[in-house]
Amino acid sequence: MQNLQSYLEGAGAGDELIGVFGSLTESVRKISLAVRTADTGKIGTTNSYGEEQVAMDVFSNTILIEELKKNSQVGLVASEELPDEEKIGGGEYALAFDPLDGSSLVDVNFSVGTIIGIYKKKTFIGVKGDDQVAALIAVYGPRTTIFLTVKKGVAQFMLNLKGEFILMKDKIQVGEGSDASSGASKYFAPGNLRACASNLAYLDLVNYWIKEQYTLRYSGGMVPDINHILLKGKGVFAYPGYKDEPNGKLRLLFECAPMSLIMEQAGGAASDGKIRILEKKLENLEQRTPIFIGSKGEVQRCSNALK
Ligand code: AHM
Ligand code: MG
Repeated sequence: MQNLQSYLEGAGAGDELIGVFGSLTESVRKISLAVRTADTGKIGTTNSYGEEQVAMDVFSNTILIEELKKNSQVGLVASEELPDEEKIGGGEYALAFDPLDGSSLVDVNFSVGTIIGIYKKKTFIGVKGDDQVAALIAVYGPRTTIFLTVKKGVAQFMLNLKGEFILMKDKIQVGEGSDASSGASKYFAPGNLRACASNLAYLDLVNYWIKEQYTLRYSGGMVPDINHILLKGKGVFAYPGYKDEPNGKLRLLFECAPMSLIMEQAGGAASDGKIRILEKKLENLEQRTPIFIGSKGEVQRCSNALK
């Protein structure tokens, strides 16, 4: 069985980037343990977006930053749980992350995840998702798994009982489904259904999926929902804007850009309804964006429907 190190060497990642992945997988091991065992309570603080933080949001953030501080290749970090980007060393790598996406789902024992975009930049302001050199997402479910890309396709690894990441699936592909004419072969994950109250085009799109007998696969966690699309090889996740929040909820830097790099590297697509997510320039760290991500044809259907 192939391990992470030999996969990365085979994919042509240099020693420095392999070292960065080493710090990230060490963090994932520790976060995975924390998710299984730590307190799930709220701690009475809010992040810079006014959202209540749970102990594990803060704990996961601290784990990542402490691990990355030990790595001389890393210079800059930005996190959904920090008010600003922070210089933590002299290295050329810059990492942006959502340490524990879906943290409000831990107490009910749903799957959650970590999302990380890897750049070589001195600041995140002005970057585009296309500037990422690599990305990683971790899924904490019954198993702990990661997807990663060094822009040579996408591979999935599983954390085994010895603490090693073992290759489960290489060359992950997201296509249109084996039977494009049959709704039954298709999956949909319609985020933010509340938007249907003001965004009637979204209501129409959701009705289309229902009438065409798509299969609903929505957990309330972006990471497991997109994990489903990556592993089943088809489907779509949507999180549109609505009247009060035209850009929806999800952040470009911390959530949408790394997810979109992984999805495109798997042959799928990701759009805000007008342009590729990866082409969007970051004006500020908290920037949000609508997102439609998954099979190319389904993402195009969303763009057409929500014009
Ligand atoms: P978080 O970063 O505060 O955890 O929020 C992100 C999560 C995504 O995982 C998920 O797709 C979305 O929020 C669901 O939001 P909601 O249920 O509020 O529509
Ligand atoms: Mg999040």
